[in-house]
Amino acid sequence: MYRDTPHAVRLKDYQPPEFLIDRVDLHFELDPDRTLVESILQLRRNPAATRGDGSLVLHGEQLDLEAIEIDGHPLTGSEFGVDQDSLTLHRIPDRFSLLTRVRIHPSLNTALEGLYQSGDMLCTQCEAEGFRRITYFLDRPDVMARFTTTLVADKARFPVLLSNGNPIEARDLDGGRHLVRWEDPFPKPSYLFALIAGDLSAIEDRFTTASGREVMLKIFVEPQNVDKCDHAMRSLKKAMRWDEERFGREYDLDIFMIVAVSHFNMGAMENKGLNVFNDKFVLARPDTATDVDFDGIESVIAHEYFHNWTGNRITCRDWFQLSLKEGFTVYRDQEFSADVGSRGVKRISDVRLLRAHQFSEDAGPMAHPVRPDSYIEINNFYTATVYQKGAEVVRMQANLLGPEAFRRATDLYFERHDGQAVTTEDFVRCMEDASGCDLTQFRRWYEQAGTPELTAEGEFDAETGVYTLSVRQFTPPTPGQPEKSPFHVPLAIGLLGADGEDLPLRLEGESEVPRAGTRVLELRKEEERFRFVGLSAKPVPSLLRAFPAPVKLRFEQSDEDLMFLMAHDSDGFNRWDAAQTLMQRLLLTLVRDPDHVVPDRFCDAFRSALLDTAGDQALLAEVLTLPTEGYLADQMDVVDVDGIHRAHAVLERRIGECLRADLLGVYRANAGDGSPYAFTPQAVGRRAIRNLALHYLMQAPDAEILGLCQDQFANGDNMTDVMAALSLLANHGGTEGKAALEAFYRRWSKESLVIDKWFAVQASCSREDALNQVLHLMEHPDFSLRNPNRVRSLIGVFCNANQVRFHAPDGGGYRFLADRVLELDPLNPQIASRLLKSMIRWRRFDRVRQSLMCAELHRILDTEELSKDVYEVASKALEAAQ
Ligand code: B3K
Ligand code: ZN
Repeated sequence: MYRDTPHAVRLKDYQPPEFLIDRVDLHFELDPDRTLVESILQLRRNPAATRGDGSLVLHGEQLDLEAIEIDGHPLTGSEFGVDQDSLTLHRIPDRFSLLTRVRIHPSLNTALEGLYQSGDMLCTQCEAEGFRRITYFLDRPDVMARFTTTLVADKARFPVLLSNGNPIEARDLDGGRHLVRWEDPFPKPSYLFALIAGDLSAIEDRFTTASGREVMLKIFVEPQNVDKCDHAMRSLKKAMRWDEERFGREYDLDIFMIVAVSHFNMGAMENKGLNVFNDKFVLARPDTATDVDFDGIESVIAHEYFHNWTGNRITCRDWFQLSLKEGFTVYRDQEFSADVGSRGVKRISDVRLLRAHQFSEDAGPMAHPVRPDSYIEINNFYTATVYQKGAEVVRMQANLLGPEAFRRATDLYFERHDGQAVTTEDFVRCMEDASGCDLTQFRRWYEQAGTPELTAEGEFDAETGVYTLSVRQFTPPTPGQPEKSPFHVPLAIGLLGADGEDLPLRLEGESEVPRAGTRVLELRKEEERFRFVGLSAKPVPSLLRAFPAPVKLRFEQSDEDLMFLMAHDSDGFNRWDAAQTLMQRLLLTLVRDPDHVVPDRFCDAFRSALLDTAGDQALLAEVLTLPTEGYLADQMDVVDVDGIHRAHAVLERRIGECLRADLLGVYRANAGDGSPYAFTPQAVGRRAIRNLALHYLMQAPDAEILGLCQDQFANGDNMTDVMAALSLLANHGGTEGKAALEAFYRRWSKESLVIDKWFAVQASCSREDALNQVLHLMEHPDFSLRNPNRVRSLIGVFCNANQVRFHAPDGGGYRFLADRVLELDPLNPQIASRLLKSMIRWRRFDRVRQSLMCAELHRILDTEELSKDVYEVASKALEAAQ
């Protein structure tokens, strides 16, 4: 909690550390109320540093210092100083050993950073700056040290004691206690430190690496969850094999452990050899977890595992480089999911996410580059820009280099920088050195914030057979960056002939006729012109195939052309995108003109797509899903909350009514064949299209449809189907909705992850009394502000996924959010500031809503002792418009 105005940390102020730490010996006497931490650090002056004033400042917060010695001599009061966040040592030798003994209080740690208690276990979260709440240290990623960790605890209460690396000693002590010692042979920054103590059960497996090393794999969970770990273990083994095959990366310790924890601020954490997970991304059984959950587990397990090379062996020099590990690792997990599942569907869902979260972040008051240049609280920068846009920036480089050169470049990166803390610049240089490509201009993707807007125009000259495509790029101003220079943009395009086939794309001046298909054009200037020759008729262009760059495209295309692309484009992504553009157009017309009649040709196009059984069902479900209300809001200059909600409802209802018979047919044709649940792309696709059909049917249900939905709810043998039906029944309301919610609660009251779904389904319910229902649920005995998953399920879902009720014109939603932020901030600032982000784009709404949101933001900012996290978000939200 701050007292003075918090100051910003800036990339340009980076200085190498004055001291390095070679070895760390930690000794913990674990107790939830009072844990003793003794640390011995071997420090030496950094030859690469500029010499300071001879003193050394170590980070440390909320530590009760009990003893301090240098080279075995206790220090006197004048030899050191301690304040709220640091320990300063005066007059120190160039090389010395520092012993500190501190007390910490895990059971009082509600921020879930550092060492804390979750249920009956003790666990840690150190990224980004949590290690300083465990002991005094140079808690910055460019200080990499070898750790040995000794854990002592009561054996009955904490039979399992884990830390990073390999176990090297275990023995019983007197008084019912025991000791376990771990040694991590790889130097690592303190943010990758972890320890776990608890009464846990484990499932075990083994993995033989490509070079024949045996690795023990263990997943630790609370005993009642041991039947929900198989999918996680399968995912881990798949990820380990994939990383060997695709990137040549092998695992490097004798043991790899995952621990599932129920109180966790984010998804998971890649601590060396000991990944700690939000249990939501580990635990799954077909009857407790949906396809989306199974998918999330597979990709998060992979993501954290992949960090072992991209993040751990090679780490970040400073936190401005966060995307070095996060962007690259997201790219790797996206490629993994594409390879083990359906590539087309994966690309669509990734772009959907990017457009929904990253584009809106880039257009708001907290827009920042992939490599930010300043922050007040680094935890606020684990953003869609650093992660998802960062992954797109790596993807563009991979595509510009091509697969072989990209593999050479990543091999070079792993070889050149193993064991180092480096920068995004080091990464790009490897891309250049291995390929000969010049990425000078490309680097702007790391430096400039904002989403580039491409405006394209096409012209066909029937006489010469030339199609001219002109493209202009413009990037709107963002905070601190009023003017932008043009980006280097790869633009993949195709041209379709009248038969729907791809045409060969020959540029003027080229003698060879290239093969028909996609061609990548490279934009570098503000305006570029491409002339395609040898065409016999006006082609239909398919631009931005597979979404080659994180840009917005403006291109006037008729509804007919979009329907043509939707039916014929050889690029699956663009078939989907054409359908989305059509639906978006229709929805925005309905927003402006509530009397507009949905044209029959829309229903016909929807029907022919629905009945085309040739393709992938999951892809079809994506094609036929309307853009969300939130996404539509992003397309408007002034968001019309109620108009969007009404238009969405009208169109969904119309689809349900005019395609009733077809939807019923699809629903019946995709019933399971009685075989047990399988998480395969085919089975997932079948459930997706079936539940989408039910969704449209339930918009105006008669007794037959309602009966189908109730039957699916009561008899579904997997959580995907049960949840789909429950959500529809809850939105339908009445006695049916109420009964379903009650039955669901009774059935699952002991499974906290399932109860999270029960809270979320009610929070997202668009019925008019939603806010009252949410307030009422806050009083439920199962609700707790101390469990982030619960907070996200109820408060987060209401504020982010229930646009029409959160933005109710009386301001009730805004008051509710501000109250919760102020209540949560002293407990858990990271969660409080994440929630607050749902209100920062207040300038996009009408005057009434603007002033209501603005008032709540001021109320927050006027509160004393805000955390840096919330202060930064609230103050940036209120800063003058760019
Ligand atoms: N590296 C962690 C995120 C840590 C967030 C700290 N506030 C998980 C991940 O991206 O893999
Ligand atoms: Zn990550």
